[in-house]
Amino acid sequence: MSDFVSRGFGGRRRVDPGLAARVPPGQYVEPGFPVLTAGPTPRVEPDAWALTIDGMVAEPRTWTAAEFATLEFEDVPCDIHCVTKWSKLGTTFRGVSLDGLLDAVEPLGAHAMVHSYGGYTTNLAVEDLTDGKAWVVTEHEGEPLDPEHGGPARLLVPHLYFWKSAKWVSGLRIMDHDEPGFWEANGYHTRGDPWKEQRYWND
Ligand SMILES: Nc1nc2c(c(=O)[nH]1)N[C@H]1C(S)=C(S)[C@@H](COP(=O)(O)O)O[C@H]1N2
Ligand SMILES: [Mo]
Repeated sequence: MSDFVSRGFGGRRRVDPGLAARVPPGQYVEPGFPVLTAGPTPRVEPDAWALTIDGMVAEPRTWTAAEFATLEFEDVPCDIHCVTKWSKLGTTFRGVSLDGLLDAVEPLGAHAMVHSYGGYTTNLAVEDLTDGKAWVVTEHEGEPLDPEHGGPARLLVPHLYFWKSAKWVSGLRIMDHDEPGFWEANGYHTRGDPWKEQRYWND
């Protein structure tokens, strides 16, 4: 993939057509894994990490790190797309599907606010978190997630711009209405579909 270059100003590009079809409009391929955090990296002790899903649910729940570790993990090969225009293709995370976690609490509302250690928030429709589209991941390329990339655990929602994939995730609050999270309140789109270029609120 090292000579797969899509950045540039037109002209001749060595873009594998199969891979090019995976790059949403306005994005370029980034072989590395940039770190994008608004503010300092919160240090979350892996053993002290916990995930809570509450709000409008039949049964609010908290999974301690030890409880979470007993859940069913799966590999998640995916492409990720940052609104600042880099896309990383063919990368693999490992974690727990949101489907089982949400089943356990029974959401009664169609919206969620995701919360992170450190105060970051982002809003998602429950529909964008179900049917095998979202995970809480703890590994990347077979290694524990780096603290800079959200370790010990982050949300992963690869079909939406990467700002929706909250690092150091601490929980989800289910709601009956949509509310803007951190970037959404600062002008970003409420949903953020990279294939529709939903970057800013009016896109
Ligand atoms: N808690 C938290 N999660 C976050 C962010 C953040 O600032 N804080 N930045 C978001 C943005 S804009 C992007 S592009 C990705 C970057 O993830 P990375 O640093 O692992 O590349 O994390 C998202 N999740
Ligand atoms: Mo981003």
